[in-house]
Amino acid sequence: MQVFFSEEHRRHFPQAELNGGEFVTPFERPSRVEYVLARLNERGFAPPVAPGAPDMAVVRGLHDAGYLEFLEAAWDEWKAEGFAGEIIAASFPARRMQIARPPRNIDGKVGYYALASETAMTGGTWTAALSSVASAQAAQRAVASGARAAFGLCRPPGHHAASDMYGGYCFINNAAVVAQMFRNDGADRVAVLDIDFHHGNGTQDIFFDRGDVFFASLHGAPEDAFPYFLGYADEVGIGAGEGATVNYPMLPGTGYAAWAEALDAALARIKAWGAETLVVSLGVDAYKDDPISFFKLDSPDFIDAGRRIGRLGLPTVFCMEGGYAIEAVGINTVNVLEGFNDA
Ligand code: OKP
Ligand code: ZN
Repeated sequence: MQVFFSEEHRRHFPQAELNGGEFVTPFERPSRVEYVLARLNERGFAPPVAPGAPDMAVVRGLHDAGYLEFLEAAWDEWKAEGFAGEIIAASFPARRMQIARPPRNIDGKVGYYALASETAMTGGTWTAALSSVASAQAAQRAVASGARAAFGLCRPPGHHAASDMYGGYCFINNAAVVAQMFRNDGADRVAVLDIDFHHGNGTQDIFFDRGDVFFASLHGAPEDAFPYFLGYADEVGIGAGEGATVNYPMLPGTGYAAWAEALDAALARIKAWGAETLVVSLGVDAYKDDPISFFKLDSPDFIDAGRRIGRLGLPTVFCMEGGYAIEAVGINTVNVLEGFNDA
């Protein structure tokens, strides 16, 4: 399985994440991918290939124009305002406020386009986010050209990014871009399976009213886990998208038996729906020692999960999402890929 990866991810390395009322070193840090690269190499995967420039047409097709302009210009505007720190959102359009009027002021714009305040931006964030989606796109092209599967080692991740919102460490929705590219290439039915611990609110939102892209997510129940405000089981899509979204929220302490049951249910839904190609939002933060999650999967469970996904028999693009127990991120991620390969 070919791996696509860009060193440009390093341009995104904020020093701070707001966590429990203090600033900590971000959980989503550059070294995460070093562990994945090392494990891929150890397990005999071919060296990763650097992607070319991102295809912005697809990105612009899914993301709001004002949002993309904001991401690109945010750092310069933040500096011009005289702010000394990293970009952190502080004021949000909450209930009964104006949710359709982006302010002129950069501090206001940041809050307008953010869905949470843990995610800081710096001068290199936009470049890194573009390199991340470029890796996902290169993986899609490999599969579109006939490969059974490919892996976009994306950083920063993407599944929390909606058309016009960043947060949860995400800026551009890599998995959604890949799904759209398969559609543009002629696949009538594309499925996104999100096995990251956190609900893929961005991906769900982007495809919620569409009947051509199925979205299935296994995640910590919204009552208990970020992103808190989406991911309930009764969210099933709307309009043409009704029945093309399925959520499997699970409670703190969920182990592999229950999780695998949800995975099988999700895979059965994807199969019954008639998906022709599959995009996997591959987060490995369902791991028992993940510092910000509460499922109890062990490393070998990820092999079994990969095998189950592989048995679906669909052309598949994996996009890296979360996973923060950094020494185990490489093992767990590559376990999914190897399980898939052995299916
Ligand atoms: C991104 B991905 C700890 C809580 C952080 C944001 C989590 C984002 C997860 N400060 N909340 O889905 O792995
Ligand atoms: Zn996650």
